[in-house]
Amino acid sequence: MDYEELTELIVELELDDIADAVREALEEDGKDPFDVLASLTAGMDEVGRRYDEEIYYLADLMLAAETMKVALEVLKPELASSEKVKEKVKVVISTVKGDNHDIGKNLLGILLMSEGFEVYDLGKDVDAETIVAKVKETGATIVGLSSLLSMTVPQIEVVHEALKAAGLRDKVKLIVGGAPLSMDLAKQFGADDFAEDTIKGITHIKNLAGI
Ligand code: B12
Repeated sequence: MDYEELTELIVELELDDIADAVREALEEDGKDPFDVLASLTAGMDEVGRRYDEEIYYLADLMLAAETMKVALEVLKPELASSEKVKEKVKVVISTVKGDNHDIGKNLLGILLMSEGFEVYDLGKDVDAETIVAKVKETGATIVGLSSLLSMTVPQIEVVHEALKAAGLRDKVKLIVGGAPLSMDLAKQFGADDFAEDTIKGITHIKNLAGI
């Protein structure tokens, strides 16, 4: 099972075959789980291109997402095998209100847990009040938000303002990610930081947490 084949399975929406393929790549071929992840993500990018070009439709996107989720379930224990952060840093993560894309956010959660962070995943389409309440309840010092839709990017500012109104903004660092974002845009909407992918995101979050 080589990396191209894994990419192809995502692109071809092979829901029934993906779990065995990922297992084979990891167990029989001894492939690095992070490289497996990269090949799966490349598949999702191609699916996105096909959607742009109207070769694929919404039903295909949904099937691609389902296929990716199954693959991530197999991959998860491989990525989450170590506990590296000594003192538990608490991180609240979610996808912003109005946005139902959660694969990138789930990936961030898996990687954060694999690094030993204490993760509170609020899910997708989450409003600012719910995020603020969770920060209050847990004393989390990092909030990570995902926005995949241009339309929902302004929700970052809503969360920023809600944290401010609750007197929590100076106690938490806000990091955001998602394809329509950039560092400039992130800062414009009140975030402290941005990372273009979740692996870089982990490095940024460690910096924000001072570890
Ligand atoms: C799968 C998918 C769906 C699935 C989502 C299922 C799910 N459970 O997530 C479904 C079918 C539901 C869907 C629906 C829609 N989608 Co869609 N979708 C995609 C697709 C193909 C892949 C997204 C994905 O999961 N990628 C894989 C993951 C791993 O990547 P990622 O999420 O981008 O995350 C990476 C980085 O962004 C970053 N990251 C993400 N979050 C965070 C957070 C932090 C803190 C950090 C540090 C980093 C980080 O790290 C990750 C990599 O390591 C993209 C195209 C694309 N190539 O991105 C379109 C895309 C995002 N969708 C799009 C659209 C338009 C829609 C719909 C509006 C379609 C419609 N007409 O109804 C709806 C919106 C529904 C809603 N309200 O949310 C557009 C968005 C355009 C825009 N800029 O606004 C895209 C770009 C497709 C396109 N080219 O037009 N979609």
